[in-house]
Amino acid sequence: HALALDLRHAVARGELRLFIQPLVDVASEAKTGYEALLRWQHPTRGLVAPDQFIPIAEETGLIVPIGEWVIRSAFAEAATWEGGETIAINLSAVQVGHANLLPVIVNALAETGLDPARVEFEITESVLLDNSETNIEVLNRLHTLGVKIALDDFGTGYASLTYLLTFPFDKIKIDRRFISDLATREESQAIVGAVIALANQLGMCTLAEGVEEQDQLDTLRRHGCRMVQGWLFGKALPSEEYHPRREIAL
Ligand code: G
Ligand code: G
Ligand code: NA
Ligand code: MN
Repeated sequence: HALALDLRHAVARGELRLFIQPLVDVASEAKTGYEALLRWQHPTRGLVAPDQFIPIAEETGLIVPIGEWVIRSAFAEAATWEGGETIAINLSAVQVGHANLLPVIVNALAETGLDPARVEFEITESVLLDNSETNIEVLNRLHTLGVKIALDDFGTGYASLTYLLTFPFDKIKIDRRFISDLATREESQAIVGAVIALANQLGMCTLAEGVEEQDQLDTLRRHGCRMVQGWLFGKALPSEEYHPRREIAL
């Protein structure tokens, strides 16, 4: 694969970039955190989206050094935010299964001085699918460090509900497929309402993804959803767009 060859050099050549998208508290409508979303500034192809290269990175194992770069960069970035907002970082199953993950995180926390309480890792059900005993042990160790764990894209898998019982997630991110027709479709409202009620029962925070319209936000608020993410409050953008660098007066 042509991209796979280029990807091998992307970290060393400084071609990876982190964009961030706000995570918004429904009650206050404040941006209380950001999700780090990876982009690849390819020399000839332009800005490449993660769905085009993350699968290649996972197959080739390049996700390990790339993921390490993401963790270090995202921690360093978040450490500069004066509002103390949280940073959410996506972890693929390959990363969770790799022995380097915990040392890298411990190291990056020490180097940046970032409070672990401001860090959240997002995993998908695939992390719990294979080799789940070992992976659950890794998630438990992450909890011991004081970071939070969110279950991403909730509702898209085959056995979503059983996964809720396998690990005490701090947050459930409800997939945007349930949000797009929320204001108009009663079935989606029923599903989202039930997921929020279940999460509350389990003591887990809820975040709805892909919120684009005020109607969707109103419906989610009525159902007691705690957080939202989506174009209504902001797209994934370079971090300077949300945290402008101050001019230094000399
Ligand atoms: O940014 P975009 O909305 O196109 O993201 C698409 C998908 O790519 C997201 O669902 C996310 O799971 C994945 N992704 C984005 N950044 C990272 C990253 O740093 N690491 C991993 N493993 N996946 C990521
Ligand atoms: O896999 P994950 O859910 O982490 O990735 C989020 C994806 O959803 C990214 O590709 C991002 O660009 C996209 N996204 C974020 N907010 C919105 C939104 O409000 N509407 C739509 N359609 N997509 C969104
Ligand atoms: Na995510
Ligand atoms: Mn998601």
